[in-house]
Amino acid sequence: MAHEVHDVAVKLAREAGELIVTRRAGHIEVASTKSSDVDVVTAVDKESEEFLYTRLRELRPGDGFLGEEGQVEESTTGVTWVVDPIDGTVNFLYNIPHYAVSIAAVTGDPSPVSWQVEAGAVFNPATGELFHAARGEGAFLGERRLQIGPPPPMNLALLATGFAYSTAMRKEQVRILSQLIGEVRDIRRMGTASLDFAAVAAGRVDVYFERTLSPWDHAAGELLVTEAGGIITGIRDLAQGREGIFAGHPTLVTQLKARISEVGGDTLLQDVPGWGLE
Ligand code: LIP
Repeated sequence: MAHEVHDVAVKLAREAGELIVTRRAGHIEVASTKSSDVDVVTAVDKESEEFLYTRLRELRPGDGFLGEEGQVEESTTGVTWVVDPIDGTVNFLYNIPHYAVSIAAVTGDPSPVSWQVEAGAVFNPATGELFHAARGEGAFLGERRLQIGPPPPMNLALLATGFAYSTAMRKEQVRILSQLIGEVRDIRRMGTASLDFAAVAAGRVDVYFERTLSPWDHAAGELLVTEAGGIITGIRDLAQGREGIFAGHPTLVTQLKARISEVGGDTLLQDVPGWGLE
């Protein structure tokens, strides 16, 4: 089954990617905002999600759907598609060529604490790079198989991260980062979670950590990392999810998780005033 849904994920990631890069050639503006003034949605986000929802109804009738822009459908087949129609929306809005369509097929309850990711595709239509994986069949960039290599020492590790849309949470994240930045090679904040996971799988960064992500930000990326030999975990003894997610070689993830805990970077979100809202 993993191979079948993998082929659908790859096909539709490409189709939606072509749609959004075509729209990007024109004028793009903010259609609305969500959790804060900087959490933006464009008309293309909505168009891409509607396109993917329609195509999945055609190709996979009865499957569920969980989309960033609000399209939700319960599964009658046991498979649910977890979709970010444009991940890296701010990059897309500013025409920074680092955004992606992220599509994952999961079985079980479509929640990060319980789902099993069967297949995932992350496509950056601005560069043409397609990252994809089927469970148990490896992770790929195009036709090239990806395999995470031996970890560098933490002080030579390139750390990818990102920031929430809430001012309060950003300040908290920067406070933690200010204590880590002297202990790693450097950091990269590239603005697209699914491509950050892909970067881990492809060895373009050594380790990735972010908080407040939504399920569609990491569903496909999780599988890219684990199928490339890495691990995915959450903060404390929690599963990966909104509270936090780590991705990378087991040694580096373990070291980073311990260090972030030491500097107080795993405070539960409920204890960070204003974490989710302006
Ligand atoms: C984005 C993530 C990114 C994160 C941003 C935002 P969106 O998703 O991909 O890693 O730092 O705050 O959540 O909103 O562009 O789909």
